[in-house]
Amino acid sequence: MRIGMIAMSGVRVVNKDLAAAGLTLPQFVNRGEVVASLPSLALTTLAGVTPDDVHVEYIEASDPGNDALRTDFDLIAISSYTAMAYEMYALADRYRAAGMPVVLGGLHASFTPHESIEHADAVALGEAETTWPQIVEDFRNGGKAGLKRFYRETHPGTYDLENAPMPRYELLEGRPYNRITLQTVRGCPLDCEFCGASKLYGPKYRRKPVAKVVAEIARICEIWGDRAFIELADDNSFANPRWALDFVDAIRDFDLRWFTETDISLADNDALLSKLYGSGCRQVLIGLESVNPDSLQDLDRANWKRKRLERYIDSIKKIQDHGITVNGCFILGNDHDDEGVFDEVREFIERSELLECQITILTPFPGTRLLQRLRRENRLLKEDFWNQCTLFDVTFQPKKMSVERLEQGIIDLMRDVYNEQQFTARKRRYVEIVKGLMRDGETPEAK
Ligand code: B12
Ligand code: SF4
Repeated sequence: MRIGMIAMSGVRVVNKDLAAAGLTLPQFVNRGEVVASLPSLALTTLAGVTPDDVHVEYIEASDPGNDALRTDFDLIAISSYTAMAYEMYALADRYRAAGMPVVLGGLHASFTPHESIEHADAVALGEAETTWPQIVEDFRNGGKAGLKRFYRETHPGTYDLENAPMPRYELLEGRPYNRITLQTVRGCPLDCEFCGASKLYGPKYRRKPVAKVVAEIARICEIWGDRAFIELADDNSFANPRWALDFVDAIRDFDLRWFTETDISLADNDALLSKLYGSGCRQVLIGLESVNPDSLQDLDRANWKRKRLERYIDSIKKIQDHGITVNGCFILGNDHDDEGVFDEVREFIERSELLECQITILTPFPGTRLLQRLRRENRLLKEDFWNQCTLFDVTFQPKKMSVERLEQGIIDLMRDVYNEQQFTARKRRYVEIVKGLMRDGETPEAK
């Protein structure tokens, strides 16, 4: 049996003015280039639970509407996020028209199963380490007719990462990736209104055993050597401080550079902070979300971020003083954001001396409470807007400003914070921090 696994990769922005402005902004272009080339960990992971006697090939759709179809597969599996859902459907339709059955899965298909099944022979809902082998078995035994329409996990959000397979990184060999992803944790109890990932993985915070993570890193290094820059595909790597310390201790002998996503409480963990730079960590991405207390109120179930707001600036400085740049993420367009929000965020970025930042627009992804609420309040600009689920496009009527004002405000803010001058100043500031650490001998193990 031959299975073609197709990733809908790359980054997306629909708003032409923003896309055009973005191309002139070094920090935007830089990050865009880095992420555009990330491989699909979902598919390499599923390849890891595919029986050995099945041939699997990994493909990246570059131009899904026009890419030549491969005719040598028995089954096609496609993974996509919402921004490329329509392209995924079109590609699936083409494969099915050519006689090849298609299975869809991933974050988008999981929350739009009835829409997705219009373009597929089967849809996998949720994490698929347990359902994918079943799909392959059903297909092996009964061909297309053997497939069920939907495959759901028996106990969603509980898959034990003790059992996580080794992703088949070798399928990516020879491709020009500048970063490789691996995942160490799943699940988040905070349940933010806008978050789709936590809906897929559920509230239970699950960690992969450190030994497994180390084995994955060793495998990546085996293939890519010291060129490997690792991006943890996590939502919050350090939520368990003990695990985080064990992890950092376990990887210190690799010659790694790595990046991850975590929360601001990292600043409270002195032991971890003192070891991060030496372990090769160079940046953490942190969802600060807003600098407006009203916008943070009720954003997550425990008002955790609201309670941390007062300490945001001190925490950012502390983390950065340890040689780790903070990429602070802000979401604009919240119901409490009026036209003053752009200045507030700009001023915060300056004051906090954030070394990187990510400015995005509130986006109602499928499966989220935010989507349900905006639909209920009749505020969606249109119903078929999946292609605009990019984090950079306005898809709903904001409460305290017009759509146009939000779009223009984002463009202006990006011009202010991502320009050449700011970019150079941040780089210089970072070099100074690292030089200071070296001088003080605070990072003897610094690489
Ligand atoms: C790494 C990453 C990327 C990489 C992805 C590389 C790739 N080709 O996959 C890059 C940088 C390219 C990227 C791009 C974008 N991303 Co992104 N990204 C992530 C991140 C941090 C990790 C994803 C990951 O690797 N997870 C690990 C794997 C193992 O988990 P998984 O994907 O859920 O897969 C499991 C199941 O879903 C299922 N499954 C998945 N696919 C399939 C397919 C089949 C056939 C089956 C059976 C099962 C199945 O099985 C897997 C194992 O259980 C997530 C955050 C998150 N927690 O998901 C955001 C995230 C997925 N990204 C997001 C967004 C918005 C984007 C962009 C739109 C940004 C932009 N403006 O360009 C683009 C999307 C462009 C596009 N191509 O559609 C959102 C998506 C929300 C949504 N519903 O769409 C997320 C959740 C972050 C957020 N802020 O909310 N991203
Ligand atoms: S803290 Fe992050 S991962 Fe957790 S629910 Fe909120 S946005 Fe999602």
